[in-house]
Parts: sequence; structure tokens; C-alpha cells
Amino acid sequence: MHTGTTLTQFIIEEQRHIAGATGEFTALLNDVVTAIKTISNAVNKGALIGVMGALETENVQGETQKKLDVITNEMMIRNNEWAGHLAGMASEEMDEVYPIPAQYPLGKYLMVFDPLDGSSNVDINISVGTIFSILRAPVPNRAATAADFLQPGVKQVCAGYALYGSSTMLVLTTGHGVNGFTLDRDIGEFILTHPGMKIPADTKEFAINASNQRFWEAPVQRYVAECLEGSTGPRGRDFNMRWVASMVAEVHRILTRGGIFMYPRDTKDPGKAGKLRLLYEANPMSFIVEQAGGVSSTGYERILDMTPENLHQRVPVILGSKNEVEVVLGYHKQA
Ligand code: P6P
Repeated sequence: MHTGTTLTQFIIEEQRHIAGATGEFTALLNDVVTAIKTISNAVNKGALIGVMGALETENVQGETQKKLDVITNEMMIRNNEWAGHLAGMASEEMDEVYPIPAQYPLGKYLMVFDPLDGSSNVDINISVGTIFSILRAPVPNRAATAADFLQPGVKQVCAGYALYGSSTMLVLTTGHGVNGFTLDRDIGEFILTHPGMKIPADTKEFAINASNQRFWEAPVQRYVAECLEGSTGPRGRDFNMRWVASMVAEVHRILTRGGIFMYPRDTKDPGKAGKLRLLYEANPMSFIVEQAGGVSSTGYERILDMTPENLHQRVPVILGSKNEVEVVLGYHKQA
């Protein structure tokens, strides 16, 4: 029985779209996929292998690290440091750039990732994910500096996420649309199950952490208030709300059935421009969302156009169904 298109076959066919691709990109992506299968296995075993719970340590964000934050970061590093495709790596869980160890060759790509996004959900068995973004190294085969990573999101060669949910899925773009794959554990391969994912332009479903309502700026206050007024208000229709506290799960829902996801700038911590990180959350997710026909903005500018100022820069994020995001952007313009 034919197993369907495997990810390996798909990547090799995709590679033909990437200017100058020499097979290195394919090999790099295969190593990323190996790391994701390893992470899926650890996440799915959970308490059986003692990976639940928090550590005494904090990451650069000042967030308490879960055991799995550190374990999955290690898995991404170990599976990708040796093959000679990368000039360096950066991650939510590491303050600085990870240099490729001297015993391994340097390559022409950079990878930045959030190894376990939404990890606060691990202990309560709610979906979590891995987000990754691949850039070209400005100077191939030279150890990457932090500055090398500070490229606008439009420069991404590839962006993807793994969602460790009821099934493990991998969603990927290399700039030619978005495709979803489901892990078949019996053969250890990701199979193409969601070709050509597209976000519906309209939606009646918004996602935001409503507990921050008093801190939002006026345009977001107005937008959410109108959603809650529903058919009795200016929008003339009722809305539904979701909040999973796992960006990967929210984005996947939006790719599957539409929606708008907002983690806007708020005054809760005036020193922070937003909660989500530009390099390894907002940029890869924005690349995927735009490739699926959606829109992704800070409220004031296209996220993919931003030139990052530092590895862990935070930005406001408003993304999803084109027509709905444009309503919110219109309110920002009026303000
Ligand atoms: P809050 C997870 O920590 C994360 O970075 C995103 O995945 C998620 O959308 C957001 O933060 C949840 O934030 O404030 O609701 O816990």
C-alpha cells in the first residue's frame, strides 16, 4: 500500500525551488525533522520518563524553565550541530548564539528556534510545539555572530512548526505555500496530509488572553469590545473566542479553519514591546501565515519587514485571517 508523499520526498522536490540549493538544505531539514521526532517521543512519554515539572533555573526571558525546555533545546542542538550545514544556532532557551563545536564543519545556514513553545502547558497535557526558522548565513562557513541573525523575516529560507497534539504534525513553508505533514509512528515518517494550507479570509473566532484587557491599547480594546457585542453591535455578527496559551496550537487552528490571534502591546510591563519574540516566534509564524494568505502585523507594521535589534526582541503580534486582521489594523490607523 502506498504510504503517500513522505516529507523526505517532498523536501527533495521543494529543494529544486531554492536558488543554489545543493542538497544541503534538504539534509539540514532532515536533521531538524529527526530532532522533532525525538522531541515528539519525549513529550508523548511525559511523566513516564520523568520529564515533567520545572527546574530551579530561568531562561533569558526571566521565565522558569521546565525540564522539557532544556531537554528539547538539547535535542535541537545535538541533532543539528554536527552535519556542517549551520554556522550557528540561537534559541529562546539560550542567552547567546550557540557556536558550532570546533570538531564539526561550519555551513551556510543559521537556525533559530523555540524548542518547546507553550511549555507551561506540558504539565497539564495540553498541546505544545517547536517553532524553527532557517536563514542564510551572511558569511557562509564562518562562525555566526549575534548580528548575523538580525535579518528581517523576509529573508527566511524556511519556517516551520511541529505541533505535539492529538497527532504530531509538521507544518512547513519555503516560500512556495504551506504544507502540513502528520507523523506516522509505525514507519517513523511524516506523511503529506495537508497540502496547500490556506487561511480563510474571514473569521468569527478571535484568540487573545482576555485577562490583560485593562492593559490593551485603544484599538485592541475597541476591536475586542465589538466582538463581544456580537450581532447587537457594529460588527452585526457573533464571535467565538479561544485561548490555548500555546501559539503553535493557535496558529495551527487558524491555518485549519481561520481566525485572528493577538498578543498585542500592552501597558502591563511598559518596558516590553510585547510578549512574543520576533526571531523564533513572530517571524517564522508570520512567514507561514502570509504564505497561507493571511496577514501578520504588530498593529503598526508588517512583522516580516522588521529588522531585529537583538536575539530576544519582543514584538506585538496580530495575525490570521486577512480581512479580520485588516479591521484591527484599520482601528490602529484611526487611532
Ligand atoms: P500567556 C507561550 O509561553 C507563549 O510564548 C505563546 O506560545 C502563547 O501564545 C503565549 O506565550 C501565552 O501567553 O500570557 O497567555 O501565558
